Amino acid sequence: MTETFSGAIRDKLIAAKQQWAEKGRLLTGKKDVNRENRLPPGQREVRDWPVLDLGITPHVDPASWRLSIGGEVENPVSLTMAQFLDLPAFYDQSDIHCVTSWSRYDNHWQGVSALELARLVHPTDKAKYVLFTAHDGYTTNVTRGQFLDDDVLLAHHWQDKPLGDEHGGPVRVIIPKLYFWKSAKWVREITFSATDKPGFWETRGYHNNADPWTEQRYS
Ligand SMILES: Nc1nc2c(c(=O)[nH]1)N[C@H]1C(S)=C(S)[C@@H](COP(=O)(O)O)O[C@H]1N2
Ligand SMILES: [Mo]
Repeated sequence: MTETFSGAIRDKLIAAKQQWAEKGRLLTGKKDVNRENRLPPGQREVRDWPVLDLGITPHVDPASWRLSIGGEVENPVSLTMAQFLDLPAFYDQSDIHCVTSWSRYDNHWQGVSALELARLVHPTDKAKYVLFTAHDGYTTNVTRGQFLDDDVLLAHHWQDKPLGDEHGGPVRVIIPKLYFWKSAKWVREITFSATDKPGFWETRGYHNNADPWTEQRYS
């Protein structure tokens, strides 16, 4: 399975990067206008990558890993790693903004885009919210629109290296436009729903919407 994991990824990496470069070239001008200052208010840049968790680091074996996507969808799935890696590869570069005030620029992510997963499961018209459930019991919630954005992915590689256990490997969510607590590590389930279900931090005083540019830190 480790063999399958790295083999499938290698085959797709170049094509995915090329696609990303094309997109970047088209978006560069627009991006610079909107984010002249790329550091959101109250943040400071770090060069390392801090680890934040609930005090446990699950080890999730790619061979037994499954990704369930269900709830308000026409075609619920439970994907094996091989099936997940068979989906078109997605490559993106984005900045991390953590509510504890660190930001980390230029993270290169590789994985499968949220839009690709939506094409697979077909969320119904009732699906207005999304809940992520992880192997450590963590949950976090976003709106359908926040998840189905063109920079959102389920990532398995960072800077061309497999995501380590400490950062949520083998697969974690990446939602660049929101504070990083919305990006669930060790994700195992994605549930589309007609109603919003506040997650672990959202029920403990964190803001439901989590926009770093308007400092939606706490509620
Ligand atoms: N499953 C899970 N996902 C999680 C967390 C967690 O404790 N468990 N912490 C969140 C928080 S508060 C942050 S800031 C980021 C930290 O990710 P990192 O450790 O890779 O920097 O993961 C988010 N996703
Ligand atoms: Mo965080």
